[in-house]
Amino acid sequence: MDMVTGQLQQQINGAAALAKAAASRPLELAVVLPTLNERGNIAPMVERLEKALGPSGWEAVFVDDNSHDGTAEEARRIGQTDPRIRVIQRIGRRGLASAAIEGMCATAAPFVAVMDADHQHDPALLNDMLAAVKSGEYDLAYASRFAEGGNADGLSSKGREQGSRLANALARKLTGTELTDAMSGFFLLRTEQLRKQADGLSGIGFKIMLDILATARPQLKVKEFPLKFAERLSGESKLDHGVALDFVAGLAERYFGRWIPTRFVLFGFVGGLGVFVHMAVLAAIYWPDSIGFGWAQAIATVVAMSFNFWLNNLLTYRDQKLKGPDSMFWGWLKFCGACSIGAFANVAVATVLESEGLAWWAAALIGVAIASVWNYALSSKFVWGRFR
Ligand SMILES: Nc1nc2c(ncn2[C@@H]2O[C@H](COP(=O)(O)OP(=O)(O)O)[C@@H](O)[C@H]2O)c(=O)[nH]1
Ligand SMILES: [Mg+2]
Repeated sequence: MDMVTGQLQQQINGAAALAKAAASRPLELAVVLPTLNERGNIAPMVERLEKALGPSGWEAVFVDDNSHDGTAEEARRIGQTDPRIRVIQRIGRRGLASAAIEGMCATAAPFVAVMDADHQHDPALLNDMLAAVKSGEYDLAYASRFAEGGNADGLSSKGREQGSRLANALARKLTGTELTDAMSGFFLLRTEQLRKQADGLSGIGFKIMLDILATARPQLKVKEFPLKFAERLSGESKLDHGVALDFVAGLAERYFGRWIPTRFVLFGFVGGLGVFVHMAVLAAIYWPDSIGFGWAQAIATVVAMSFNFWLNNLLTYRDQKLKGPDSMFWGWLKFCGACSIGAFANVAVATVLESEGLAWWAAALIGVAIASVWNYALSSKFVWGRFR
């Protein structure tokens, strides 16, 4: 046998041994780990899971939103010799909540946990969490940064901590359950319970655990475990602000989402602010003697569009934010392009309606409404969405 086949044989034997070990205990727990650019964290995480959960009886499902750093490849590389490691690579989609739901629905294990892949959550807690739910005494176990004995030192800013506290207070009202850390992303429950509810979960913005707790009927019995929230091991945070905003957006999505998408509401809100910016700029630069109205209007338009692009990137599309000078520039250009077509349609439609005898203000409002739907549809696909 030459050396290459020898090595291959060895690898196959290794994999077979692992598969045998994995089959020795039936699959009990799936750990779902949503990932976005976490390549460096995958292998160490698998090691820690193995250390916490032993050689068999569990699997890890990495749900990767097509990270450009090769996170999915890295997980697949490990999965080739370790059948406990699975990967779902999602194309053209983003979002922590929906990634968690899909991962949880993709396992045959009777118990399922969700945790971050960046090592801020300690996998050593999984055994106790599993025992609590398995005993039947509790329906859901979760790890809290603010429980007695836990700490939130790994939280990256004071603002976030305050945001979390505000969210907790709101969540208490929503779920009727006393939670010290409603925004926790580390929890465990029966997979069957999750499947029963999956249809009614919103999958947007809302922290997924909270959504599960708020929509479960009857209410779930919750067991809290103190978590020492660590610093992330490598890579950077994707959700560095707006915990409270996420929460409010999630609420809006839950209660009004079926009639009007929350993103469209945010987009409209930003557009409204843009009108103010436009008028302010116009008032500041338009002096009849120095600069013509046409020029002043053009400058105000570009400033307002740029402002809208910036704020939408920060607010409306914060979960798929464009970063870096290159993608910011192209995003801005495409946004301006989309808005220009929208503005043209706006003026054309309003002019026709007005000449047909509609009141000027009604014609203008209809023009604006058409333009904003157009701008929203186009930019959500081409500036931030799947065709960016
Ligand atoms: N699949 C997927 N995972 C995400 C997304 N956003 C964040 N994550 C993952 O969710 C976990 C928590 O995100 P992180 O950025 O650390 O949030 P933070 O701990 O609140 O700062 C990490 O494992 C991320 O890789 C997303 O849009 N899709
Ligand atoms: Mg993190």
